Amino acid sequence: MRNLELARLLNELADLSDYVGESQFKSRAYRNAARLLETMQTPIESLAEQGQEALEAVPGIGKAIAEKIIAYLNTGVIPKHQQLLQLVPEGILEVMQVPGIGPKTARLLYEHLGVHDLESLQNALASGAVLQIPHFGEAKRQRLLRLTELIKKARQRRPLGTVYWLAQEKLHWLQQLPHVQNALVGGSIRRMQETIGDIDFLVATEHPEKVIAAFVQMPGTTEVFAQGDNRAQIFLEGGLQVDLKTVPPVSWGAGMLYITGSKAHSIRLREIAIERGLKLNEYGVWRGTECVARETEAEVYEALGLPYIPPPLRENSGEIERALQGSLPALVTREQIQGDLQTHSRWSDGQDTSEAMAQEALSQGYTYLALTDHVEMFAWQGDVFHLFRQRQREIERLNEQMAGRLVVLNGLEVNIDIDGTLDAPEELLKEAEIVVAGIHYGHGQEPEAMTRRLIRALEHPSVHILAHPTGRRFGKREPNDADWERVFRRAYELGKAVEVNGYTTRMDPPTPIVRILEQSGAWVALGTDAHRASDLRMMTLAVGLAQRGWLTAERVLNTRPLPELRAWLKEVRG
Ligand code: DGT
Ligand code: CA
Ligand code: CA
Ligand code: ZN
Repeated sequence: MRNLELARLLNELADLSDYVGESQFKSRAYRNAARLLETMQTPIESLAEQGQEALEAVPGIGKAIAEKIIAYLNTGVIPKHQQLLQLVPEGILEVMQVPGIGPKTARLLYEHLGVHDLESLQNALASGAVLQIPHFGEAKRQRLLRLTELIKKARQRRPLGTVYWLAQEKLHWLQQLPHVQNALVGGSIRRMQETIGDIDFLVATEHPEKVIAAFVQMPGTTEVFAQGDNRAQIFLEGGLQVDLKTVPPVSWGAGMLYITGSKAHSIRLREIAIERGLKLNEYGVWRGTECVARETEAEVYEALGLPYIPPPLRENSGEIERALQGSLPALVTREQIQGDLQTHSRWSDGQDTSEAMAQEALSQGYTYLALTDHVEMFAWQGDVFHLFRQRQREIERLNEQMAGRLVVLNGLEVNIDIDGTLDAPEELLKEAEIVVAGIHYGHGQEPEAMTRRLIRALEHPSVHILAHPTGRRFGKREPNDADWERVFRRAYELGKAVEVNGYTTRMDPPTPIVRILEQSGAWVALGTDAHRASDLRMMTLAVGLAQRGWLTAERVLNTRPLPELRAWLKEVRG
């Protein structure tokens, strides 16, 4: 159903038309038609199929608009819209989207102050230059400055881990509201994408107006950006955007599918529906006016001849073809994870004691936990062997206390030097039961040098796991470049593991490289890189990233019970 995208375009056309000073009758007609489309239940394309007369028969759609709709459905553009875009500076559209700045104000701001995008708008507001514009008072200046900053902030993508738990918290709040029958976090968060644009909620309710009225009062709300019949949009403190969409309870499954996306996945599903003489929208799968499926996602997929596709795969990157063949992977799940394979305690740069880490590991439902304190941080505090053995005794005591419940593995994380050698005495590494090796300096080497460096580290006899393979840090460092096929193939040949790291600011390797890892056949170790007990929950993120890379439990080392893991740790070292 293309009603909403068409509505958006007509609203934009109205703005553009007002901006260039065309007759107000035209822009009013565009806006009316847009409003009509937003609430219309029939897909506009099915009306259009019956011809232009059928469109014109709808009150509010005249000849001019019917022509535009048909042009859009046939070509994907409205010629008039294209033509006006040529006349208006590109960034003006985003300026007009700031609530309180209509086309007239936008034009004044452009002509007097050269405001042509959000950036220049923010400057004109911050400097006070806007006060020269007629009817622009101090209160309005402040309000618009706040809104503009919010919009700019909301555009920046955020690491999944900085929003994931907040979204769950807000979800619980939503679930408690009266008239909410069901609620879900959808969008890129449900797909476990490494960065997210906003939070998208779906609510099933018979009383959308009441739910929306309550939603815009969510604690922490700083602005209500939009409030419609079945959608709303707010900003939280810190500029995070939160969208809400409501559907009737019967349409829960179709609504889930819609809100989860991705857009590309949904578009493919709609094409498949059409091939089968069906229509898919956020309310269900339809044959004409008869609803074929809508209550659960699985039923909707089934109506399209597909098995259920898990959200992390929904990117139109091959999952639909595999689903059609019936060969989707059985993705690894959080419940299958028996322990964490990269964590740090106070013995290096962690905030918590080994005991606190172990306690939290128990609450996570684990049977083992690898403490992999950084070697060099032992060395900063004194004799590295002495301290390492002191920690070993502490671990032994802990393991006695926790006997039968949890085993703490005596591990180390070691730096990979520029040339691929390891920055620690060989004898020490041998004493550690599990060794993860990672790059912490000398990033951004040429791909060939980086490839050899990583392979050399993997070849070191004491190393089990290549940690955070690309070294990326959100907001700080791009992923290192290497020939990942070669690196992972070597890991496979050596029978060693490559880490998928779930630490909020790492999420390493990025999804496309996890998919290369999946193809390689190498073992995968999921680790949080926890630096405090509460970080252990980031395993959810590591699992999400592994799922986005199509990984199954058989490939993930820490789905194995402890005896098997221990056998592997020994075997790797020959
Ligand atoms: P984000 O927010 O940039 O991280 O990515 P998403 O995937 O969460 O995208 P968002 O927030 O724009 O939209 C949330 C979901 O709503 C999206 O995954 C699918 C659905 N959606 C949004 N716009 C459209 C659209 O134009 N067509 C269809 N079929 N679905 C849409
Ligand atoms: Ca989103
Ligand atoms: Ca959204
Ligand atoms: Zn590290």
